[in-house]
Amino acid sequence: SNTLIDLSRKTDGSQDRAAFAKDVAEGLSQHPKKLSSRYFYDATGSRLFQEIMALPEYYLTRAEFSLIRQHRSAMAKAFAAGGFFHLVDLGAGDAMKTKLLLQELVSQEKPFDYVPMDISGAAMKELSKNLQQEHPDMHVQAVVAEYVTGLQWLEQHLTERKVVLFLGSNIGNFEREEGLEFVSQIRQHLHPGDLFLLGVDLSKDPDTILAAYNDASGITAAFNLNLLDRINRELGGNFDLDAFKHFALYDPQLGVMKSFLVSQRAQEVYLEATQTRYTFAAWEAVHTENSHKYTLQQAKEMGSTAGFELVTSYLDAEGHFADMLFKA
Ligand code: AVJ
Repeated sequence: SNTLIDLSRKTDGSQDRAAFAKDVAEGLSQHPKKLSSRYFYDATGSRLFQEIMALPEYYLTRAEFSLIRQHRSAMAKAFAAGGFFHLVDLGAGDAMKTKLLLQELVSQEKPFDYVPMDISGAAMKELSKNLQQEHPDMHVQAVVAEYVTGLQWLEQHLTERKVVLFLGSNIGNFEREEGLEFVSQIRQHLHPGDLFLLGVDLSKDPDTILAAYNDASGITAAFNLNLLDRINRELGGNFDLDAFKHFALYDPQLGVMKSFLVSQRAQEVYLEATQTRYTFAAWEAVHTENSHKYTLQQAKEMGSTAGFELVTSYLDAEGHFADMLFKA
C-alpha cells in the first residue's frame, strides 16, 4: 500500500514554473551571476546524478555505501531501540544506500515505516514503484517536496518516534551557516529521543575531491550544463550549450568545492518566460553549486550547536565519509 504525496510548489504547474523563472531571472541579473543547484534535479538531471554516483572518481556514494554495509547491523539496532519508528529519508533519490538499511531492518524484523522525500517527482515515483516490488509488505509514503515543506508535513502527519536520514552529503550544498540553520530546523521538528543520521563528506586530499567534480568522462559537465537545457525547455530560453563549459575548483582552506558554467564567448540569451535578454561577457562565469566538506569536529559542532547530542560516527575504511548519528 504505497502512497505518493505531492507537495511541490504547484497546483497546475504554473506556480512552479513562475518560481523557477523568478529565481533564474534574479540570478542572471546579479554580478557575479548565479543559478541555484536546487534546479539540477529534473528527470534528466536526476538520471545524470545517478550516473555521477557510478563514476570511478565520485568516491562519495561508494564510501557511504560501504560504511553503511559495514555498520548496518549496529545502525538498525540503534534506530529500533525505542520500538516503532518512522524512517524519514530527506533527499532520498534512488535510495540506493538506504535500501541496505531497509533490508537490514526487515531481516531484524524491526517495526517501522518508510517516508522518503525528494524534490524530484520522477525519482519518488520510481522509488515507490520499485519498493512495491522489492518489499511488498513495507509501508511506504513517498513525499515530493522541498525540504522545508517536507519538514512541516512531517510534524503534522507523523505521530510516532522519528529517525531522520540526511545522507549523501546533501548538507554540502548549504553554506555553513545555512547548514547549521537547516540542522537546527530539523532538530526543532523532532522530539527528545528521536534520531538524526547526517552524511558528511570529510575533508581529504584536495586532488581526490576535485576529481570527483571534474570527471574524465564529462558526466558532471553534462549534469551542470543540463541546468541551461532545463531553462531552455521550461522557460523558453535559447542557451547554446556548446558556448558554455563546466569549470570546477576546490578551496582547501574553506573546504568548499565550487562549480561554474563559463561563457566561452560574448553572447546574449533570451528567456521567453521573463521576456528578457541576458548578456554574458566572454569568459564570464555563472556560479551553479557549492559542495562543502567537513572535518568530524566541524560536523559534530554543527550538530551540537543545533541542539543534538552525538551518539556515534560511522566511517568508511578509508575515512573519506562519515554518517554521524545524533540524538535529539
Ligand atoms: C547531491 C549535493 C551530494 O555535491 O556531491 C555531484 C551533487 N554535484 N556532482 C554533491 C553533485 C556534482 C552532490 N550532492
